[in-house]
Amino acid sequence: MEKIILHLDMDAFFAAIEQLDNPQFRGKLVVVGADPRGGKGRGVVSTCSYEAREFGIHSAMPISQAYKRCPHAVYVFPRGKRYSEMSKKIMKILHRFSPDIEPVSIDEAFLNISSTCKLFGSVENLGKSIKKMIHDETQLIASVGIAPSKFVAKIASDLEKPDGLVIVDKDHVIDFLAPLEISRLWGVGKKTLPQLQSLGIHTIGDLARYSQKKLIDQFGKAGLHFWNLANGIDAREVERHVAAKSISKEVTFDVDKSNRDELCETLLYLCNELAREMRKKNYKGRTITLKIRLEDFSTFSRSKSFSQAINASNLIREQVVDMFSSFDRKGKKVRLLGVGLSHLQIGGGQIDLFEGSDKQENKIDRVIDQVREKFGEKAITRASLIHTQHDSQWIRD
Ligand code: TTP
Ligand code: MG
Repeated sequence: MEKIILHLDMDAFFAAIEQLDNPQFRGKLVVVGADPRGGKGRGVVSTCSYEAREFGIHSAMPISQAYKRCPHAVYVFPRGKRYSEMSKKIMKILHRFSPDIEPVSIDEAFLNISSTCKLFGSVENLGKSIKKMIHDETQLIASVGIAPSKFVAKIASDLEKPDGLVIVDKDHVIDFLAPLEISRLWGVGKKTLPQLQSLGIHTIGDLARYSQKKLIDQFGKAGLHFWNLANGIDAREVERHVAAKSISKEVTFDVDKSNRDELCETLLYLCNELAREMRKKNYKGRTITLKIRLEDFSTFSRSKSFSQAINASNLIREQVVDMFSSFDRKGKKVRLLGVGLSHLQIGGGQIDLFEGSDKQENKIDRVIDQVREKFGEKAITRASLIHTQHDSQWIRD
């Protein structure tokens, strides 16, 4: 059977929900993110309405920079709970179109519609129906891409945002990809982009025509991966139930910090928050990442991978503190700390890798989760964290 993949991504998701819930914000420049504090805020933009994008504001931009560009925009602090609630509603709608769904982040998912598209008459009708149903039931707008592979479907959903519907059939994949910039390829980042450009490769078409052997010689496995994608070869299946690729928590300090105890206290807080979210979603992860941004904005990450996945707070804490202790910040102050888990999987048994304190620790974690769930966030916390008050932000990978 011919494989047909649909990728759906909501438009300006957090900002669109703010405009929905606050009709006075509609048509306005809405920036969701940290408090700008009159231009002195230190966090980042989560997202912004398309109206604000016209002024160059975008996700991950320092909020102070956004404020400089648009002091008159409406600045809203993220309401994670509301966004998750809306996300669940959308994912439920998607299940009416296919049982094969892979949620990728809070506002996007892949669907394998190879067999179900016949029920809708045509692929185009299915695409239109999914967008209409989401709009009818949530008043939010989604962009959709439909193609023979995940990679092409994802590019297609982004191409005509907002309110896009782009369909690429199997005979047109190469032509569709050819004029696009190579920065759209998964895996082409800050390092590889200039290297590819120096070989005269600027578009995906240039890459598709380039010698596969030369790419492998220069980039190893990644070279083959780039060449395959550029030629429309992407055999990855839609993996049911595997949601986020990673979950992370980070905090930007009001004032850069150098005191080790204070930094460790923040790390413990972030680890606990991360572990809690992991347990809530019934995820475990095999790779722990520590992110550190110093006062001069230089940013570092340190990762550790394990053969088995974990989600217990104590294990995450141990590893993170260990990585932090061996990081040499050369006396510089710290601006931001973040911790994340990736290579996620659903549930599974507890690990034997760190056997011992685990069971007891998991019990403590569960009791803390239950008390907080019932009596609120501040009802209970670990003794080592009672001085820590942070607003950790959800960030995407
Ligand atoms: P995106 O789908 O990347 O962005 P978007 O939905 O706001 O806009 P677009 O129309 O371009 O899809 O991310 C979904 C949500 O995730 C976004 O609304 C806010 C959040 N987010 C962050 O908090 N930080 C980030 O750096 C990014 C990229 C997204
Ligand atoms: Mg989106």
